[in-house]
Amino acid sequence: MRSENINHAFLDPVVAGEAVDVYYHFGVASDDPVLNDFDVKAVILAGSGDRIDRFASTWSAMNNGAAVIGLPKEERFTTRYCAGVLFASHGMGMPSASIAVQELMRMLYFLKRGDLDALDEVFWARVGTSGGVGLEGGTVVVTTEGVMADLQPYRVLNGGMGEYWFDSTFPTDVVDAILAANEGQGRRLMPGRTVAGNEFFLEQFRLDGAVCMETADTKMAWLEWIHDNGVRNIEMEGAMLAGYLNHWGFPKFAMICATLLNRLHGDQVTATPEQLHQFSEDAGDALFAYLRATLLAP
Ligand code: R2B
Ligand code: URA
Repeated sequence: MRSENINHAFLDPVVAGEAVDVYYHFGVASDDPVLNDFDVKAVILAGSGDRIDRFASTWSAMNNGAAVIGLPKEERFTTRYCAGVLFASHGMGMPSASIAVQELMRMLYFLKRGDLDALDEVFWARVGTSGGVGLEGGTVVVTTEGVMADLQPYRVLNGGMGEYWFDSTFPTDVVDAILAANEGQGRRLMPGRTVAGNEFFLEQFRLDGAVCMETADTKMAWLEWIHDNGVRNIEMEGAMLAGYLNHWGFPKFAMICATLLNRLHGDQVTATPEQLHQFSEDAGDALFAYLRATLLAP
């Protein structure tokens, strides 16, 4: 962990019991007894609450029916804890997902009582959907680097109205381990850079938004440019996720996204519900293959 990048002024009094931290969007606070049962070895994120529910059930089945504990508030995010894994939804886009990630980082710091070595052990992953760039629907991309639509890392405005640039790379050894855990299992996985657009339509250069800034030519020029620069898919959260986790120095995290369509061939998601279900299952299965190899290994 990079201790100097952790907000000790706010977080340490919580660990010391001198203050209570309210994880408002999760509807729980650091003094809530429900957290006593959370021995978190991995945090798994996905956009939708339904997916979180299914992931928690799958993990429970893989752990001899271990209990699934939910947090009562589900208005913003859905959360489940089961057998060492905290599953949480994050909504769509970096503004929503950054709230989930920041509150979960705070919660984790409290749960690990500020022990930086214990925090180092925690694995994080986002499992999601994406638009493929030169890849047909159903490919699973394991992200090597998250970038924004201009191929630069994640950044936010800060105090002096300058920009703070985050390191939004993903740890290579984890990418390799996920690919290895999935070898020979019939799923199409590949590593690649991933664009996180701030918008599903505009910052993904679609022509089918209500508001459209592109022509067929500018759209294709952007898609070809990002493809030539190693981008294999486009989603909406990865650059922020990597940026914040690297900021604290978490060494183990990943993003695994199914592609729903090939953006070189169109903008609309026209796959059937059955196909979409299969795509999403494949990304989930790719994660569980890795969790099985790491958390359940004898
Ligand atoms: C992928 O899919 C969602 C948009 O449909 C968004 O959350 C993302 O990253
Ligand atoms: N999610 C995205 O953000 N973009 C796509 O094209 C598909 C899913």
